[in-house]
Amino acid sequence: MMDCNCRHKIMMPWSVDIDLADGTMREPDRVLVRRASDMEGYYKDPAALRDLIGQDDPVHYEVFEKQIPEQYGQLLLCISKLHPGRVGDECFMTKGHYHTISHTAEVYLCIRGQGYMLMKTADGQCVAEPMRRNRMVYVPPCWAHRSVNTGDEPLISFCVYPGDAGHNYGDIAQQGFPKRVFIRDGREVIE
Ligand code: S6P
Ligand code: ZN
Repeated sequence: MMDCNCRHKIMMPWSVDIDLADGTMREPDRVLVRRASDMEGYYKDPAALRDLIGQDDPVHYEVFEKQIPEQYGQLLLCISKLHPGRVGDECFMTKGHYHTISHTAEVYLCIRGQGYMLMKTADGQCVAEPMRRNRMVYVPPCWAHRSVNTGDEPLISFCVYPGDAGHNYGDIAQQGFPKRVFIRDGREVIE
């Protein structure tokens, strides 16, 4: 290792295999798994969530990550795999978060499945961008973001965001999003 002309050590280049069909990263350094029991307080129907937890506490989503320093100048990347399912009639979703450094953006390239990226700002704007294979969603700075799976197969995205962005879950855990996504009579309902 040698110093570059900034405060960081020179990092060696590397590469990783990603299975686009399965939505998995070969040899991830970390796999974050969130089950139904990790999602208490997030869905509209808490009783339906308790039922799911009591059955087999299904996995809601997995995040496959490489170990990259969480520093300005680095890019963090992951595969986010959100499984299909419903809590009552509400579609499985991620917790959602702002970035701790709120003025940091993120790119989601959807590689499989279908759903929405729900995004909101602190001043009350809320947008649902469609996610489907080969579609990219740009999450601008200052927008909280949550992905929602409306389909019958995993919703898989490749995500890239600044190394120092951080995750602020508290605001969303308390306030949620102004919109939720349901399947009713076989149709998507966003309300
Ligand atoms: C990180 C990026 C994704 C999410 C992942 C899980 O900034 O947005 O990797 O972490 O989709 O969602 P959440 O809201 O539980 O972190
Ligand atoms: Zn993020």
